Amino acid sequence: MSTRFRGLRAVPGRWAPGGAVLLSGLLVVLGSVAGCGSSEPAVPQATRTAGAAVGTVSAAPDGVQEVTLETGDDYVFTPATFTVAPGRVRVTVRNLATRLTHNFVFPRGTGPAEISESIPALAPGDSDTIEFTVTATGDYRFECSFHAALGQVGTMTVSGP
Ligand SMILES: [Cu+2]
Repeated sequence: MSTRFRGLRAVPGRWAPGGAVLLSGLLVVLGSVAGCGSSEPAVPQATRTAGAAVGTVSAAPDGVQEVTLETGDDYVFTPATFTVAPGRVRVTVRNLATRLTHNFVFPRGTGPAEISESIPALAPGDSDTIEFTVTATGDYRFECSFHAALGQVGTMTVSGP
């Protein structure tokens, strides 16, 4: 068992003595964690090719800056970095996975300003869009909070005139 599952072990009642009980308890625990299968790659690795226009920041007809990110059965956002200007931003995240549930959040206290808009959960095959306004320039970390420890993080840079 690799150490990346260490955090899952704090489930009450699953760790009774005895190898067989231990093993079945572990399988139950792993199976019950949203989005976590049992054969994830140890190292974040994209398992898909980004679709057309993915990752390109463009101005929508209403003037809002738009960008689409993709994720899948891995721990990667494609792209993991993008740059916008101060103003209104619309981010769409597509989850192309068949197994993994992801989310998209700007963690509190990590950027030049708070961005409270988030996508709390994105089931396999779903996509969702959030819109927010940025004024402070700088780097804003974003992540899938389920898999941030496995490297599913990225940076939105706000670069001003
Ligand atoms: Cu994730």
